[in-house]
Amino acid sequence: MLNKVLAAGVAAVTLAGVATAAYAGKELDAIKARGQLICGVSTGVAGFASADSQGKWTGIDVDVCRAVAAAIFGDSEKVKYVPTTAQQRFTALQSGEVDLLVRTTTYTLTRDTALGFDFTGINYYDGQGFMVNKKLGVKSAKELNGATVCVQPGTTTELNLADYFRANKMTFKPVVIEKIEEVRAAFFAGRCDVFTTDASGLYATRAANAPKPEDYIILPEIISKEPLGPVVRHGDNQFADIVRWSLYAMIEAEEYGITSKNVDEMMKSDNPTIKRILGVTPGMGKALGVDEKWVYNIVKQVGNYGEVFERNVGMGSPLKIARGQNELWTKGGLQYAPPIR
Ligand SMILES: N[C@@H](CCC(=O)N[C@@H](CS)C(=O)NCC(=O)O)C(=O)O
Repeated sequence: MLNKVLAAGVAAVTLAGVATAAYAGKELDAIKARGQLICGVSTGVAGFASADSQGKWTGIDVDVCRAVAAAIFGDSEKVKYVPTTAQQRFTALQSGEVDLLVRTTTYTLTRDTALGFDFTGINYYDGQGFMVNKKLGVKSAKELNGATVCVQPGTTTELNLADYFRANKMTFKPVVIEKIEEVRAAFFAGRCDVFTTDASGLYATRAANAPKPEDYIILPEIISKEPLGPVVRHGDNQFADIVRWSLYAMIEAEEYGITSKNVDEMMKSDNPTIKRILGVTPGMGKALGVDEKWVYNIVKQVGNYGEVFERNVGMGSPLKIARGQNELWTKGGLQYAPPIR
């Protein structure tokens, strides 16, 4: 009996030890000491993460990095962006070269477990598609038997492509190229009949990189689920929580009608939920280990999820992507944030 009690006591101590270690903000401490968040992004996908001639990064992925910096530092500009190819990105995160990865990365079981990472939400619901030159005369992916297909390595895209062609009893010749600008050059030069990637990447490539966008069509078939989201490595649950809730804060702000334009007005709201979200009623910031004005700073400096979507990839942007699955759950979409309470 005594032994059992002792054993239980040892187990409890060990568990508590593990819990403390997991909560300890060692990554967060390092980020704060450095005074800057290091965010792994893509090498250049319009609307998601791309740098202009002055080296200023913009995009829906970049805005997640900015939101996390706003939560930690109260300043969305305190971010260093590290461009990564699909193949380099996971090593960059594992090695500590970047604090987090926000890079059109699909949330999958193996990445979330065997690679030693945690996904902290979904900032864009996507799916894999195909783009072809109109002169090919193809209207459906089912007509692609024997096609030459340009694809990037180290992606979910590669595997889905093989699965789809096998399932439909078709063959294809892969042209596997690591660098996105070389993939685009190969495709636009006609070295492959088809370019396949996340549909968002196809829209971005057509809008921003095609010599003549009107020459290309995106076929109707979407062959996979590609929930894209921010990723951190295992080891600092507090930092993971901050990344997770920074994204949720943008979604929750949209749901409650809080925008970058009206957030100062909203600070005077009588609505108890809005008061809690914006830190007028304190508690949420303390629980997360950040300033009580964390959501105010995110929304004021970066915007709510809808503003971020519209600015970067929405109908008012060159990409002209409809909200679709990325609409709020209250409007028939999938974007849903657990409550800030
Ligand atoms: N979502 C897929 C594909 C990710 C991916 O690499 N997509 C291309 C779409 S264009 C990309 O972002 N390339 C940019 C680059 O290599 O910098 C994954 O996580 O494996």
